[in-house]
Amino acid sequence: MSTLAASAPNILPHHIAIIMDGNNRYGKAHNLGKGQGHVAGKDALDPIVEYCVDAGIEVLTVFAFSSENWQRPPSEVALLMRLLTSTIHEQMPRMYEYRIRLRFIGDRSQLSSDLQTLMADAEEKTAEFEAMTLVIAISYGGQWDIAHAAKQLAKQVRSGDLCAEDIDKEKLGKYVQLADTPAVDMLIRTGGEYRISNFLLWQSAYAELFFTKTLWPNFSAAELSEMVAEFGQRQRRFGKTSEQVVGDHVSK
Ligand code: M2E
Repeated sequence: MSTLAASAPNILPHHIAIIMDGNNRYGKAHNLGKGQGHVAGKDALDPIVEYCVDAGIEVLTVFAFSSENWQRPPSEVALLMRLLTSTIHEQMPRMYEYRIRLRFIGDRSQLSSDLQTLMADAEEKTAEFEAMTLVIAISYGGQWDIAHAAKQLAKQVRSGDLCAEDIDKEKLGKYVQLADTPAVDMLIRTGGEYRISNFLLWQSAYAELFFTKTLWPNFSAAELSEMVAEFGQRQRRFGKTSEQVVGDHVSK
């Protein structure tokens, strides 16, 4: 390890976002029944959440169900809705234990009223917790998010409270989801695909991207910890000229 890495304080991301891909391929590889890969994937999140709380990460956002997932076979959509419901119930004691604030982003109007009630209740009960915020994206799409924000500004223009000419990225940015949390610093995708798939488009504008072939049910706190260390290295280089970075390599 270089003296810099040994002595410099860790540069931590404020906000980590994860596309948890690879559940179905994990299920097939282990000869599990249809949809059972998602059941396996459900348990993978617990050690990731614990790592993030321990490390002092402020916000962890996970993509549980995308706008596009509505096009999956109806049986898989139904299973995912049941899993989301049971997971929220199961996670509540952990939210109290770790003092984690639970939030949801996405188009709630598409969800059953039972699920909507459960989500609102979970948010209300954990609203004062400050150890970390866990954000679950359900029926979420980055393009929906930006269009939804644009609609809020359009209503203000219609009512005369806003001039169209005054719309800029600061104003739109106040109406996208998670406007009150730090921007995404690290965007991780498991499962070996190299796409952002309409996740947090606006919020990830300057995020460092991380891709791993590890299928989501096999993703571990150890692998996340390596990525967070790599994030720190990239941020240190980012603050230097290319000459300084070259010098870094020589001194290692
Ligand atoms: C999740 C949902 O594919 C999804 C199935 C259900 C569990 N899951 C993955 C989640 O992302 C709700 C909470 Cl509270 C935590 C995780």
